[in-house]
Amino acid sequence: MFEHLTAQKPDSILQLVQMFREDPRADKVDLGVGVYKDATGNTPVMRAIKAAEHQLWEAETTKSYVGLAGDPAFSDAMISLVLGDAVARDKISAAATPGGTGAVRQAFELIKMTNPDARVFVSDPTWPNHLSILKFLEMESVSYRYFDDTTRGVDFDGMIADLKTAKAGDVVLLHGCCHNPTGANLTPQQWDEVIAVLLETGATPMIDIAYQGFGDGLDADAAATRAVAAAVPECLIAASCSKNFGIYRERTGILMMVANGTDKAVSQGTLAFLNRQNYSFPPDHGARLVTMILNDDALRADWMAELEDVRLSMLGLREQLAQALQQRAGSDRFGFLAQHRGMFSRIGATPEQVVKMREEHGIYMVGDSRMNIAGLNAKSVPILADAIIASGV
Ligand code: PLP
Ligand code: TYF
Repeated sequence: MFEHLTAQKPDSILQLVQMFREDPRADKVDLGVGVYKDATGNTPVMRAIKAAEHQLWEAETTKSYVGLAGDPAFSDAMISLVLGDAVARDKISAAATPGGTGAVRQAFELIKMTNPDARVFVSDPTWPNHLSILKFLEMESVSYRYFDDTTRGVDFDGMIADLKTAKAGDVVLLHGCCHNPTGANLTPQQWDEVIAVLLETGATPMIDIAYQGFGDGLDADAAATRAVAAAVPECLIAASCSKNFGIYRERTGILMMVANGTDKAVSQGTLAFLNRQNYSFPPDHGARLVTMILNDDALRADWMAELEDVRLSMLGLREQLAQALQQRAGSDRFGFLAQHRGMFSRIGATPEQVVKMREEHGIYMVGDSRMNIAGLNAKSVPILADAIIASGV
């Protein structure tokens, strides 16, 4: 049977990791995959994670199964982190998942299960895995305008016009903060307008929040998610702990369902059922560390302080790059870099310019000209700025 297999298209982001590894140049710069790196290029284990792991190693007496939806203490801690008290707790069901990707996948499966005809509206562009998972599940996706190639900000009028074509039974997928791949985000006032359109159309929002704490701070980055969840009758939230806890390989995420008028036992049971169909019990190690950190004052304070350092270092790099480009271009046309938030910025280079920067300058960014800002340091900022100008961006 396997002779019928055909080659799958590789993930363009992960492909870049391999290409970078094979490049012998000493001054090459990796702005590819969305992983935080410090000034030395290392992706550190956060202090609070190390401390929690140490405590866990000493205290844990069993590795027996937990529960199909994971530990309820993890759900409680994450619901507080993401939603605060925006929604009454009895309306929220939640289940731990393998990473934010697992939460996205389970959310799509839940949508398909409840409404096989649902169309999922996705931003143009969006994280490539959104589209590939929807396609794999044979679900219909509809693009809504999002990125304005001229301003490198949000095409808000286009976005609103497109979202108005959604209807009840459809789903609108929104990035809660730090849009991947563009770095362009809505203002709080624009979020209010999106909420008004959601209420008008009756479409169900699904929020993917993978970078809470990387943009404007933990609470500021969750504000849009909270505002949406508080305003609409029902929504889905897929949250990832990979980035803000630096536990990428532990596969830690959560799917939350806000429902209205649904028996809580039914909504919670459905999430557990979906986990069981796909992998039974979700991974526990990362979720346990996150729970320990969020529930311990000292660990939580240390985690928040380190996360804030990470956020500020990326903001600093944005500002350095915007300034270096302003000097070289003699204009403010790259000012958007300092306005963007999160790990990524789409610089707006053509695919040919992206190849030129890679081949001639050893700079690796994704083909759509998405750069991982955390891949920069004080030494590589001027190298990148020179390459951007020399490549005619
Ligand atoms: N959603 C978006 C938009 C992402 O960028 C990512 C990647 O980090 C994820 C979800 C999920 O990541 P993970 O599965 O590693 O938690
Ligand atoms: O967009 C990124 O770079 C991160 C990491 O298949 C990632 O979200 C990239 C590709 C992928 C899974 C995660």
